[in-house]
This record gives sequence, C-alpha cells and structure tokens, in this order.
Amino acid sequence: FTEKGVLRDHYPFGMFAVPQEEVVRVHASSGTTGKPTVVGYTRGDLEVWADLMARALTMAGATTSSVVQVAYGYGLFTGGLGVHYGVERLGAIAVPASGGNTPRQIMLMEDFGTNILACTPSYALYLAEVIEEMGIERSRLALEAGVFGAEPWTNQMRQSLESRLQIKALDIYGLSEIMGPGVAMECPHQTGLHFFEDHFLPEIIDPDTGETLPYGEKGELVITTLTKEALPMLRYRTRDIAVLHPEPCSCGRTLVRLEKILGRTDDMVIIRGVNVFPSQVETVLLRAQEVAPFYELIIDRKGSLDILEVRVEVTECTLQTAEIKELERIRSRIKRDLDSTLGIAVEVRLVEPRTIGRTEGKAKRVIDRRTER
Ligand code: DLL
Repeated sequence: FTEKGVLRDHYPFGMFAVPQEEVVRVHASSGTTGKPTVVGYTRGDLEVWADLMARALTMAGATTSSVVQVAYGYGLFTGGLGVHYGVERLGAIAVPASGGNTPRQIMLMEDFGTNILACTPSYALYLAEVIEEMGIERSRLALEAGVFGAEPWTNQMRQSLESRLQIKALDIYGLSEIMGPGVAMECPHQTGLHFFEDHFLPEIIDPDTGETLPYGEKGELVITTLTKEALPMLRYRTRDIAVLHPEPCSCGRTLVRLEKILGRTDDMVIIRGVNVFPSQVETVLLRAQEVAPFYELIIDRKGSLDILEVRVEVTECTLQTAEIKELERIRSRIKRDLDSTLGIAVEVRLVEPRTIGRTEGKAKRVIDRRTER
C-alpha cells in the first residue's frame, strides 16, 4: 500500500516520478497540521484530467451549449481548476466564480443562465438558502443539475438539495493524491458513482487487516493509477469508506459503481467504543421536517465519559409556530431516533436558525473538544 504520509515525508516534490522539467502544474491539499500534501501533473496528466472531467460533466447532462458555474475554490485546491478545464474541454461555457460572495454567485446564475452548478453540497445548501431569502423565483434560474462533491453527503441531503433548487443533484468523487475531481461520477440514474476504471483501478480492503474484500462489501477504498505520469500511485489508501458494485447500470455504462462514500476513517468518531460517522447523523436529522440541514457534532468528555452533542437548527417556520412544549417533543423524538440509529445515547440541542456556521467549501461538522484541551 501507499499511505498518505509518504507524500508528506517527501515534501514537496520528492515523490514525482518524472524529471521536474516535465511537471507543468502542482496542487496541494491543506493538511490539518503543518505542511500541505503536494501533487504534480505533466501535460499528459492534465489532458487526461480534462477529458475525465468533461466525461463527468457530460454525465450530468452538460453539452456545448451549457453554462457551468464553477463555485469550487480556485487555487491550490483541485476543485476549481479541475472542473474548469473539463468544462472547456467539453466546449461548454465555464464561469470561474470560485467559492464565496454568495449574492454575486446568485446574480451570475440568474444573468448568465447557469445550467450546471459545481460546488460542495454544503455550499449548494447555503446558496439555496440565500436564493430563498433573496426571494428569487425559481423560474428566473435555468439550473438543471448540480455536480456536488469533495465531502460526504447523504441521499437525504440530495433530496433536500433537489427539492430546494429543483435540480438533479449528482455526486462527484475524487482526491488530490489520485488526480482531483473526476475519479468517479454519478449518472442521472443515481445508483452509485461510475468509477473511471480506464484510468484508475479501485479495490476495497479491510482497513484493519489490509485484506482485499469482494464486491458488495464495505471497507476502505484503495486506488491504483493506471495512466498517471508525474505522480503514479500504487494501491493508495484513501481512508474513504465505500462499497463497489460490479453490475452494469441501467444507463448502459459497465464501469464498476462506487456507493456513496459513508465518510473517512479519520472523520469517524469513536464514542464510548461505538463508531459514529457524521453522515449517519445527517441521515437521521434530515428525516425531521422541523429542523434545517445545518448541524454540528460536538464531542466532549465529562469525567471519564465521552459525550456526543448534536446541535441542529430549527427552521424559521418551526421557531415561529412551535411552542416550547412542542420544541421539546421534537427534540426528544430526534434524540430517540439518533440513539437507536447510532447505538449510543446522544444529547440533542435545537438551536436558532442561522446560528451554525455556513461554508463556501468543505463543511467542518465535527468539533472535538477532547483534543482541544
Ligand atoms: O476534494 C477533490 C474534489 C474536488 C472532489 C471537487 C470532488 C469535487 P481533496 O481535497 O484531496 O480533493 O479531498 C479528497 O475528499 O478522500 C474524500 O474523503 C472527500 N471526498 C471527495 N469527494 C467526495 C464525495 C477533493 N463525492 C477527499 N463524497 C476524499 C464523499 C468525498 N467524500
């Protein structure tokens, strides 16, 4: 296996497999501690990347007449430039909005007739909220599909985004170490992400033993690049938890399908010995009509006991109509639902609308106070 640490150990360019003259671009992902992880591309790598991103956008329905607003961050992050060159390769119009300045994003969407929005699902949710607040009628927008990725999101979040934005919300997967966005992409049938096996070989392993698992079993995704030049990877351990399905999709594609990523092994929190993924919490919260999909998990320690508190915003409508007794009923119903889904007792706190931070990029939903001390 190749582990993430190897790139850090050979920071910045030590793992490049070609002479430096052949490298034409670098990207980097911000590590939580210290130096970032740096990745490099030859001209050939950038060609393949643009092709694969064009393929991914085509799966979302983009054509040469589409307008694609790229609201992933431009810069060292692979999201912005990665998607951007795919849009140009396809021949659609790229709107390099980058992340942030939300009212302006919405103005561009309306004025340019944006058909496809590419950003993180948490930013899409924030955009949806601001569109509603600005009172913009949906008929003034030409949005058809969203190409959402870079962080885990659940099918419940998909339903929420699809109904609020009235679009088809599709999942795109990728990681800097392998390329960036465009390693796997969902088609409108939404039965898993088609893994671009002509360039990347996926495997699922048991993260504890390293043993390869058969199709259909849940484990850590491991990827080998087949065509990368500057930074080839052999059996790279992504730390993402997923399942692969070999049956062809009803869209006709035969590429193996990656089930929606459950989360990262490093995002998994262990509370009193039980493994909890933020996505499991999201699934439960989004079933409740009275709360908004803005939430965070706060982990703390009382004495020797770990406590998980889930904070979730109530909707404006709930706040205006529900009495205190009713709010308490909502809270305890959500708590019961979380307790039984997660298998541990959690504390639930309902908070006022707009009190949980919004994000323009990847959401940070877990606050671990145990490590902050
Ligand atoms: O997030 C590349 C990307 C950009 C993908 C835009 C999709 C769209 P990194 O910053 O290196 O690269 O982070 C990679 O993000 O290992 C996963 O844990 C997570 N991730 C990426 N896409 C998804 C997804 C980009 N669709 C890490 N679902 C990966 C769940 C995702 N997690």
